[in-house]
Amino acid sequence: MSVDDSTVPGTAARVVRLGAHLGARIDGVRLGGDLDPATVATVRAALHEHKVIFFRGQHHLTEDGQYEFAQLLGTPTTPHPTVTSAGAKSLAIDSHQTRSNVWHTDVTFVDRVPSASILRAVALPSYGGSTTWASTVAAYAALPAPLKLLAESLRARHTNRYDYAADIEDHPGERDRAYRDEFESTYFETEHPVVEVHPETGERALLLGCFVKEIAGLSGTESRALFRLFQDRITRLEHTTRWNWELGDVAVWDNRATQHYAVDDYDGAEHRRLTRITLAGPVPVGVDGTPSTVLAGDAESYVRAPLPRAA
Ligand SMILES: O=C(O)CCC(=O)C(=O)O
Ligand SMILES: [Fe+2]
Repeated sequence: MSVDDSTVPGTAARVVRLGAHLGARIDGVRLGGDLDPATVATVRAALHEHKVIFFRGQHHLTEDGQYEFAQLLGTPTTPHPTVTSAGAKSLAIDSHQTRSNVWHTDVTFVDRVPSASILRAVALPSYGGSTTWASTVAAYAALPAPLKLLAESLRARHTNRYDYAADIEDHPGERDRAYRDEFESTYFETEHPVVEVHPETGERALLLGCFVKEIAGLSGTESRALFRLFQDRITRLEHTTRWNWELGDVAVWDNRATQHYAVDDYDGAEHRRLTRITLAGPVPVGVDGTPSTVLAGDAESYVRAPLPRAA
């Protein structure tokens, strides 16, 4: 464990690095809408450097406070492009409805992929239920030169009607079915570059995950083979960090530089609930400057969210 001495003077925030490629815990910060500018600058810099950052002990934080903190980092979207029944300001990730035990970057089936996600633990199982993040920047950087060139030349089509069966062995129960019906209620499909240039850091990152349907211009067999080749690079354990949640924890990740996976290793009777707010992001661009293109669906109302009225 090492303390990063790059913190901005004038803030009590301390950044404790958790891994070579990603992950840091930030101590000494009480999250909310009233954070001072030096602390916000520290949080923002840590997010870009470490890709996923964690805060412990934020027991005071309500959904409103989470939203106000989110507004200091960017512009919150609506909770989700299609799932509108699971919260007004935030999206409830509730084990009674869904378990995100697939590797993904959030909401890549729209053109304006969220820039960041802010997740707060509300109810946790007595054991298990951790979340793992992987650095898509480290995965790209570790590619041999010929594979970098190949990845940079590819574009992938992402949809919200994706192949759950590929990764989840259990048959979805009725609750899952209803959630999935809502998830897929409007069809979205977007073609993204497989290597995107991060709009703030300039770093190159692989943009894949479970919403990928195919690699443009290739057969199904070729798409699957190339997807696996690059996806397996992303999820190498050296490129990951794993967080064991406690009540009061908040995680913030750079959604342009990571994928994540919620580990489903708690029993069915145990309840796990977290609330997520995503921040609006720009349309990704590839290394040649070509942006992503929409093939189906209009995410305008998701990214240009009218502020929810105070309760
Ligand atoms: O349940 C979790 O830990 C993460 C769920 C997820 O994929 C998300 O919040 O975007
Ligand atoms: Fe997610």
